[in-house]
This record gives sequence, structure tokens and C-alpha cells, in this order.
Amino acid sequence: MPPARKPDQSAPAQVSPTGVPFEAADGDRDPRGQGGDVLTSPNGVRIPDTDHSLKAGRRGPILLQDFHLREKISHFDHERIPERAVHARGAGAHGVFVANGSAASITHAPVLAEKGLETPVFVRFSTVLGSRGSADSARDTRGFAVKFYSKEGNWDLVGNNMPVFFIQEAIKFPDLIHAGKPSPNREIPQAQSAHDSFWDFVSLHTEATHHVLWNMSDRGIPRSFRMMEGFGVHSFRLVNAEGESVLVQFKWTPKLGVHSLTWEEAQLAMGTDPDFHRRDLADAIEAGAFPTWDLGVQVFPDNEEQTYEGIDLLDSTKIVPEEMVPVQTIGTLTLTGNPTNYFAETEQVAFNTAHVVPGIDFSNDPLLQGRNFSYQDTQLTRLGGPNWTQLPINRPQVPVNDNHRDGFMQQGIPTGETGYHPNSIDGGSPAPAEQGGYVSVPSPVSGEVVRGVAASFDDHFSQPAMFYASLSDVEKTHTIEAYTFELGKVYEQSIKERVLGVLANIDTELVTKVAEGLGLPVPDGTPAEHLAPSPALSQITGESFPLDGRQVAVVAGPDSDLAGIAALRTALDAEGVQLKVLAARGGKLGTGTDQQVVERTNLTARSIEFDAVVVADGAPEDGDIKAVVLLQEVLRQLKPFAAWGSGAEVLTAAGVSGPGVFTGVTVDDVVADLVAAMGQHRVWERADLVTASAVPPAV
Ligand code: HDE
Repeated sequence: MPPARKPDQSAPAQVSPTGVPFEAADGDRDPRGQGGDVLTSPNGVRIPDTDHSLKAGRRGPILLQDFHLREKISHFDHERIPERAVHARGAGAHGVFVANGSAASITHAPVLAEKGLETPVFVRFSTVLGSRGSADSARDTRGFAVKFYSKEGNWDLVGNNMPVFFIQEAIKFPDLIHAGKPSPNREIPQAQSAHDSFWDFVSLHTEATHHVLWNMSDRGIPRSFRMMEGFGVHSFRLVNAEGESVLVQFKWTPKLGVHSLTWEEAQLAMGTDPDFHRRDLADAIEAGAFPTWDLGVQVFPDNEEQTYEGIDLLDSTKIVPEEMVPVQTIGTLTLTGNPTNYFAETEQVAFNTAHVVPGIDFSNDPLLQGRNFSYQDTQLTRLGGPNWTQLPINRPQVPVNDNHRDGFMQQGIPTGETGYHPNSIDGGSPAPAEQGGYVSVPSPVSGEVVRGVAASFDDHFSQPAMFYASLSDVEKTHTIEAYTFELGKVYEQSIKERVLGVLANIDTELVTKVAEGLGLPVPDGTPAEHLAPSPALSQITGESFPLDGRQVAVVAGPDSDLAGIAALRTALDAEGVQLKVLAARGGKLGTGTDQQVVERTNLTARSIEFDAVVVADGAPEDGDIKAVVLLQEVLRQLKPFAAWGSGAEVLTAAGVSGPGVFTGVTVDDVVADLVAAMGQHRVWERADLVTASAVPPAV
């Protein structure tokens, strides 16, 4: 037996970007990682029996001296920490950020500026409204929070998958969240904006209109965390070695393209796989399909005006279209490791917008300024005190000499007699940094003390109107359907009418169709004048994207062409796509050495899991209604089909035909078309045939 190891409370554990988190310097496993062979108490005492409590006689009462029972149960009783007030449901991953050097002229922060510098990161994606146990695919904004463990200290870029926010001022945040969270009386609905109080608030508080429109568009239901953009939302200041500053807006662009679920897929996933996004992220990383994003910046002069062509850079409900100011790539993020322990990493990770490093500074955006107060404040309660930055996942990977002392859950054992500056007893250490210290940009500040904002903040509609005008027809239809669904769940007639009044400021088609869907009169109104549509705001670009981590089902039965299935697997493997053999029941198909394991059954798999479906030669078992349901769902979800040999007859019998359906004699006849169609994410040409109101094809 190896000797029991005593926890070393002073040794800082390292967070590794590979997802193997806590290794001690000597390569030994850190005892706090629970890696030992012998069961012990928290105190390090070996425990010989953890299944029975200590009693006075085998049938007698439990004794108070059973410290093992008391410690085990008591620790369990305190296992939960408060979930985040917002963004409670999340998934995390380790990775690395590599700067490409092109930001060197605008910032002296090596994390962004030093060409080839690799900075470890931890990223947490999240929904906003739902509780920790809610479903991933709810219609909502997604958080995109990145902690850079930079060599100048940690930098947290805490963004969302949408570039605008509901409010212009931090002081409105409690109002927004109280309106969006479940009702205080019944505590329903969970993870939904489709309820009275949300729509009540946003119809009265029209600066939310732009963000709400993004939520109602396909951006509110991403296909995958790996296929979302990310935005810093606010303007930030960057400062270079000469002390010159610019304003920038940050954007993450996914290599896999920006793609969404259909509303039907999102709803199915909420029931059949509430962990849809979390699973997708973990599976992809485990399979080596590492998700990648480029980090880009839009750069603006840091002058007194702080506007660009009339767009206020301090108003977080506005964007500057990329066609006006292009996004310049400054580095690349790759996620390479899943967390080893959900609680220790994804739950305990804590971000703070105020955590910046030299070369990165704040703008005067009142939303950002308020956040800089809120995040530290929230961690004090959620993580139980001021030492949350000492938790392994939050710890900077550089020396910390902050003179802070004590507090709940202090994990260090400070040496020396002083915790103050200046001192002589410890030789004056730690001394203020003579070089490389954080210095705020000396931007001039003046003005009267006032509760108010600039007049430009009053424009609430021109940018939503631009966003809507930039969408493709399919995306517009989805947005209309989303408003109609959400408002259809609202009880108060006056709230619905007020929202229609807001929509009349955006677009006549939008308000007319939503009103028709609700059976309400179309209100009068004139859509706001807006800038030219921005093609970058549409997700349907015609561009083809890599397929890493995508899933394809092959519908098969006992008589299927197994050699063909093997050939299909090889061909899809080369594209980074995983093939899942799906049959009526589990077990194996075929006989002898030529057998194929059934990887999914019609009972356990649902259409949402697959990006395309192939029917193998050799029909599935007759009368398998679930296979027909699958095919028809996939048809409505606009995903590609392929079939070879007699598989084509199965598609025809299920009413599957038209664009994006590829059939041939052998696998080779269909693979190229299938891969090309998947690269477009969906078969958009089919959209008109299967809108939500259309009657499904006959079986
Ligand atoms: Fe947050 N936000 N927020 N937020 N936010 C939190 O911090 C807050 C805002 C965002 O994965 C909380 O640790 C205020 C904008 C993300 O752990 C809290 C305001 C954006 C996450 C908080 C905002 C965000 C949070 C809750 C108005 C996009 C999850 C728990 C000024 C740019 C981070 C916590 C994670 C989390 C406050 C607005 C993004 C309460 C007061 C705008 C991604 O501190």
C-alpha cells in the first residue's frame, strides 16, 4: 500500500490547458485531486469501513463518536454552492489562445500583441435565464466568457453570442433579469422568455428591442457552442507602448461557421436531450475535433466624441456594421481539453470584467462600468468570500503578492511579518512595480453630475430595423414565427398589442405577419430609417464550412449492405464526421466476422442528434414507424439525405424527396453530394416546402 499523502495546502496547483488540471511540480498527482488509492477522512486518516455507521450493538443507535459518519454526511449536506443569478447553466473547456502579432500597433498587452504567444484559457458558455438544471436549447442569449491566464495576470473577456445588450445602463440589470426569470409566485416558466413579465418589460423598455430581435432570430437557438460568434459587446480601450489609445470591439468568429437549430429541433432537444450543447462540446473535443475561433477587433479612434459615423460607441444596444469597419483578426482560440471535474472547473470558475491586464482598458460605456462593480460583488456571495481568486481554476498562473490577508477559505500560508506597504521589516517587499505595472489611460473626464445619457441613446429602432433588413427570407420567417410563438404564450392582450406597436417601428412585414399570427389588428407605425443592410448579420451566406464533429445516422437493418456502411464511415471520417448506425433494436447486424454494432436505436435516438441521414441498401425492418418519424423530422429540419440501392425506396415511401436528397447505386455515388450539402448546414432550397404551417407530406 502506498503511504497516505498529506494535503499540501500551500503548494499552488496549476491549471493545465490540456484539461488535466492539477499536477504538482514533481509530476505527482496533487492530493487535492483525490487520486490516491486508500480512502481517508478529510483529515487524512485512513478509513477501513465507509458503508456502516458506528452503533451500540448491531441493532442499536448510532454513536455520536462516529466522526466518519458525521463528516461524510455533513460534507455532503454542504456540497452545493449558490448557482449563478444569471448564466447558471453552462459548459466549459480548456484551450489556448495564440496571438498573430497584428495587434502590436494598438496594444502592448502581450496576450493580444506578441506574435505566436500561446496563452492558456478556460472558456465557459452558458444560457442566461435558466437554472443550472435547465435545458441547453432554450431560446436565449448565450454567454461566451473567456479567462486568459496571461503572463501579465488574468484577463477575463466576458461576452455573449450577440453583439448588443438589452440595456444601456447597468442600473437596469436587476429589472431586466427580474422580468425574464420565472414569475415570483408560481416560479414558471423555466428558461423561457415566452411569458408575460418578459414581454411586459421589453415592450415598455424599448432600448431592449435590438437585443430581443436577435433573440427571436435564429441566433437565439444556436446549433452548437462551437458554431456561435462571440462579442465583447462594449467598446474597450487598447493602449500601445507609446501610450496611444484606440477604442475596439471584440468579436470571436467560429471556423465552423455560425449555425442554428430550427425551433422544432430546439424543442425536441429540450425533452430528448436537455444536455444537447454540453454533450456536443464535450464529444467534439474528445473526438479531437477541437473548436476554433478567430479573435478580431473593429478599431475606432479614441477621440472626445466616441462615436463612429453617428453610431455611439458607448451604447451597448448598437453595433457598427462590419461593412463600415472591418473586423481584423488578431489571434486564434482553440479548445483542446474537457474539464476533469465539472464542479471544480466549470462551476467554480468565476469571471470579472474588471480583470484586465496592462494594455487593455475600459471605455466609459455605463453598462461596462456597472459590470466592473457587479462581478466581484457577486463572487463574494457565490463563492463564499474574497479568496475566490485562489481557487485552482481562477488562480493566475503568475506570482501573486497582493498583501491581502485572511478571509474565508484562505488557501495560502503567507510568509513574513508584513501585509502592508511600505514596510522595512520584510525589506520593503512586495514593492510597487517599477515597470510593467497597470496604468489606466489618462483620458480626461469632466462634466456635471447627472443621472442621464447622451441624446443618441434615445434611438431604439434604427438598428433593429437594419438587423431585420439584413436577414435572408428564411431567417425572417423564423423570426416572425418566434415572435408569434412567444407572444402566443402571453396572456395579457395589452402586452401583445404593445409589442406589436414596437414591431411597427422595425418592419411592416414583420409586424403584419406577427399580428396575423396572433389574430390581432396591425397597428399603425412607420419603420425607422436605417443604415444599409449588413450582409455579415445573416447566417445564410452560401459559404461552405468544415464538418468537424458533425453526426450522420445511417438507417440500417439486418439485411443492410455492411460493406457499404464501412465505406461510408471511411469517407465521412475523412471529413471529421461521425457515423452512427441506427436500427430498430440494439445488438449487431450481419453474421460471422462481418458484423456491425448498432450504435443507436430508434427508441433512444431522435432526429436532433444528426446533421444528415443516410439509408443503407437493404431496407430497415418493415413497419418500423419510428424510422419513418425520424425521416420526416429530418425532412422538416431541412437536413440532407442520401440513400444507396434499395434505401432510396425507403425515402420515397416516407415522402422524402426534392432538394438535398441524393440517391445512387453505391455509396460512392452519393458521398460527395452529401458532404457538400452538409457544408451548407441545411438544405435551404427546401425551406419553402416545409414552413411551420405547411402540412407534412403524406406517408
Ligand atoms: Fe453579466 N453577470 N451582467 N453580462 N454575464 C454575470 O456574474 C451583470 C452583461 C455575462 O460563465 C454574473 O459570475 C450586470 C453583459 C456572462 O460565469 C453577474 C450586467 C454581458 C456571464 C453579472 C451584466 C454579460 C455573466 C452572474 C449589466 C455580455 C457568465 C454570475 C451591467 C457582454 C459568466 C457571475 C460565467 C454573469 C452581472 C450584463 C455576460 C451577476 C450587473 C452586457 C457571459 O455578476
